[in-house]
Amino acid sequence: MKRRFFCATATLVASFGFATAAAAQTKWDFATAYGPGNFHSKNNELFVKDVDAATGGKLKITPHFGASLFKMPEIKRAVQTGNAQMGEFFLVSFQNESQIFGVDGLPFLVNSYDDAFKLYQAQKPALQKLLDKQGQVLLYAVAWPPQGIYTKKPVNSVADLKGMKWRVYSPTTARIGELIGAQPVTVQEAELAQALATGVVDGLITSSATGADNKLFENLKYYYNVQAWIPKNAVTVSKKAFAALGKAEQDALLKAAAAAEERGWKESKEVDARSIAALKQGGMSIETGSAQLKTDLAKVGETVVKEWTEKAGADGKAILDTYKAGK
Ligand code: PCA
Repeated sequence: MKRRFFCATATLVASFGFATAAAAQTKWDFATAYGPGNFHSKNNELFVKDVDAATGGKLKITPHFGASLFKMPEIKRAVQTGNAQMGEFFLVSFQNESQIFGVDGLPFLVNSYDDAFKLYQAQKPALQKLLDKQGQVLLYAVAWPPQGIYTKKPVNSVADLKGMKWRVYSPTTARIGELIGAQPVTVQEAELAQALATGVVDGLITSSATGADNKLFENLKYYYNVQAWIPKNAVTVSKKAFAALGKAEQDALLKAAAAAEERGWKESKEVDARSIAALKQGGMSIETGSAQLKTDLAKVGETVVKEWTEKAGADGKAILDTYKAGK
């Protein structure tokens, strides 16, 4: 009897001690979709380390790279429902939910990182509002390098893209696929190399970074660096998880987020140059694109922007007006 009492007390003390330690430390899961070598992933990793250091280990965030926790299209919802406290997702993929998500996927609206950043500033208030309604706080958004066209065969005009099995990642890239007479096939970045190797797709528009990350030169031979748009990944936190933090941890998180945003945009530019060199090294032909191709693409772009503007209504117009006024 005496012995049993002793055991129960020991268990009680042990579990009490454990509960205290658990209360002192908050643990979050951070769902991401890109491999550990990707520059967004590395930036996220530095963010996590910054938060750890600034909170003295009180807020422990575990990043899950390469769509290992949730697939990219599921990540936003996972944060929304609290299945992951944090997540990173590709904004333009969610354009069907709201046109606001798709403004940085519009062709030839911006032609530099500076302009892309200005467009982000114009988009941000609406984006924050939208995410807030979806139970999330926007922490940071980082641009991918400009988007160019990868093909197997040389392309001199849009007519040469006809019939291509065209990998798409957003409503806009699917619409472009239709307009150029290609067959749009949705493939997530995590499955891109496989889709190319098995012939599910044989052309796409994406960044130099994604080309280099996935060694696209193993299946494709040409990269047309037409810089069609500069889309972004967003990193968000569940509003509930954020509200449950103490003020010091909230401040540390926001400070690390601001640093990650600045570092990410800077790194994106450098990654573009490095990735183009890696593509060349892999045997890919890097092209600027013929005048005809550019004219054809500009026409496709005009249609897409017009359709977006009609769908996006007053909110969309306000973003474009703010952006243009700030240029
Ligand atoms: N790479 C990602 C998103 C944009 C980019 O450059 C992809 O192709 O899915």
